[in-house]
Amino acid sequence: MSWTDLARNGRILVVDDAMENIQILHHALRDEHEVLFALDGEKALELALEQQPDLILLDAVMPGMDGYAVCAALQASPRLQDIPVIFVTALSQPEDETRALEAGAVDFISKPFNVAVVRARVRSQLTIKRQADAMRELSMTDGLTGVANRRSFNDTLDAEWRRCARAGLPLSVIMIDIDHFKLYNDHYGHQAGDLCLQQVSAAMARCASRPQDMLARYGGEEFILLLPQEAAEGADVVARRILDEVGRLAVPHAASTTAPHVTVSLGVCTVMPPLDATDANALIRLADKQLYLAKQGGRNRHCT
Ligand code: GH3
Ligand code: MG
Ligand code: MG
Ligand code: MG
Repeated sequence: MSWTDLARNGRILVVDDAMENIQILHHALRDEHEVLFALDGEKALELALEQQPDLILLDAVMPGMDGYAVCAALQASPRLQDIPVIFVTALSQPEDETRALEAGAVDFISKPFNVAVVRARVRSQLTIKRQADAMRELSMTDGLTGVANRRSFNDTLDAEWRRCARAGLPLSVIMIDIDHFKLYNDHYGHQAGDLCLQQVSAAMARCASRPQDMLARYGGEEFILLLPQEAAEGADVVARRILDEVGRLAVPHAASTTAPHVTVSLGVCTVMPPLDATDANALIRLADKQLYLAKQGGRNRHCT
């Protein structure tokens, strides 16, 4: 993506209690961006959650929730806190600007403004936002397989653990390890091994389709699948699906002592947090134990 692309085609939410102000900004930005608008703070938060804009242009003085309150609410919401906010306001005192920046705004534009300057500032914030998004994405992704990495898995696991504990819902994990992968590398070479990791992880990703499910690369040839709100029966179904789907890849493994093609072993564990496991790490240890049993039992199988 080029620098110009980064700075254009954003989804911008304009929040102002005066329709004419919205129209001026809409007119200034519509050639380069998609422009949404809200006439009050509550609507703005609703729309932001629903539409996930790239940037918010926010009026300060509004009846009801003012711009500072909107800013505070955005900061408090995990799903909204990364959306940059530019204040666009008739206020112009240094203390107004300071207060806006302290509330979490990234920029402050006083009215009357110059349209070209507003466009340029919007572009520059969009570029920063998109670079930050790309960095975050990279920092959470495994470079080889494109699935989540262990760090991002651990973050999600902690959050889902707390969520399921609060809601009294089950939490399942499946620990997955490729069978005889050292022999695979020895026989076919490391590059073929990498390709195999990509194929196997893509096959496994197809097996967990709910939006809250998360597949991650846990270590070298070890993966983990998080299934929030999934009871033991459901986790069992997913585990069988993974065995099927990896089997259907039929990646030849001439050096394996247990099957002519690449297979995986799985350890499945379901708990009701925090009742039958003290913390998320205990859940992982339990799944790991089951994985060990699956290996002991002959591989290419799951243990629950
Ligand atoms: P088991 O069935 O008991 O799991 O045996 P295994 O050979 O799969 O297990 P072991 O832990 O002995 O070997 C894991 C191998 O995975 C060794 C390592 O070289 C390989 N590996 C780990 N990460 C990568 C990677 O990124 N690319 C490739 N090609 N190989 C990797
Ligand atoms: Mg106003
Ligand atoms: Mg292995
Ligand atoms: Mg291993």
